[in-house]
Amino acid sequence: MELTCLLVKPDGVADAHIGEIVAKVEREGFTVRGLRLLVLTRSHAEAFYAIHHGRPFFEDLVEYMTGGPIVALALEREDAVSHLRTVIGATNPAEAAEGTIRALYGRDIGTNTVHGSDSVENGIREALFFFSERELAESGTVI
Ligand code: IDP
Ligand code: MG
Repeated sequence: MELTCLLVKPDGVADAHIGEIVAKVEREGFTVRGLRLLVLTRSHAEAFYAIHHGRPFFEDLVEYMTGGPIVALALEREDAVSHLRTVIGATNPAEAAEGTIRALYGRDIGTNTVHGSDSVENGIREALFFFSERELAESGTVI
């Protein structure tokens, strides 16, 4: 079993897609081990996206991610990280495969509805960004 982190970004919450997105990942065989609605502070958003610090879109990304509530999920499945990336689709919704979350709901390359961890290591790191080890253990997660 593998852990990954899915975020429903502010546009996904504002456009009322939380339920559709959770239903889709459950249909894809993911088990929800953590689920929380929250508003990211600027410093949390900067820390979460630290790898993109210095990129031209960094400031817009932080503004966008702090602009309204998000939903954070810790998801467990075999091959969770790569399977979630397939379900999410390409970063740019215009290039995302048909039926993927970003193709269905994304507005543009910046406002693309969801985040999914990009490596096994980051899946654990990002799940622990939003949920404590105790919460994950109590929900049945094996880290
Ligand atoms: P990913 O979310 O598909 O892993 P990353 O390259 O890790 O894509 O970028 C993180 C986020 O930064 C994207 O989901 C998107 O919201 C934003 N982003 C990435 N590239 C661009 C860009 O070229 N213009 C505007 N925003 C971007
Ligand atoms: Mg990424």
